Amino acid sequence: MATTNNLNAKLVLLGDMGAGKSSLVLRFVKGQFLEFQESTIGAAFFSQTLAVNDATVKFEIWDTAGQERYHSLAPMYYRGAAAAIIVYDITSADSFTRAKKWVQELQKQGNPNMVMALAGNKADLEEKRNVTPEGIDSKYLACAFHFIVVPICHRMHTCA
Ligand SMILES: Nc1nc2c(ncn2[C@@H]2O[C@H](COP(=O)(O)OP(=O)(O)O)[C@@H](O)[C@H]2O)c(=O)[nH]1
Ligand SMILES: [Mg+2]
Repeated sequence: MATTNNLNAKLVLLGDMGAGKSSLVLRFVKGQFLEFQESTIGAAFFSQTLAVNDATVKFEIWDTAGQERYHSLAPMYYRGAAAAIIVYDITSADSFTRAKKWVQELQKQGNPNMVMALAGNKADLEEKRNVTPEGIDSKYLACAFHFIVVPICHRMHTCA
């Protein structure tokens, strides 16, 4: 018989300002998209619950601000996180450079069991694409939240 598992997973979004972190969260939590999304100040908290097979995962989501002046606050949000989504804008090479720096920082200082997803956002602006990293196809990362939920469940079960 299937057992019910309720898991809580801290999830953090990191990436350049304007990459679309808040928009991804808003879509995931409320199913909305705003053409003029306001800039995040510091960080914003959201939660959303997903059912996956026999488990329910409650995401506690920290949507961080991308500005450099908030960088020193970031460890507060990624420390203890089960997962991180690092977002870049496919039309901005700078945002991709920034995303790679986040990946390096998390590899050095983040939780070693953390599941990381790199999300190339603004896939609708393909004609303005400026980032063509080898081996990364943003089409597969468009649903980043669903994409990472299975490894989180797996890690939480095996690490419990
Ligand atoms: N065309 C397009 N614009 C987007 C997309 N995601 C976000 N935006 C826009 O990009 C701007 C910055 O988004 P925001 O979520 O505030 O970025 P954040 O600073 O990373 O949180 C806003 O004007 C959004 O409407 C997307 O997938 N496509
Ligand atoms: Mg934001």
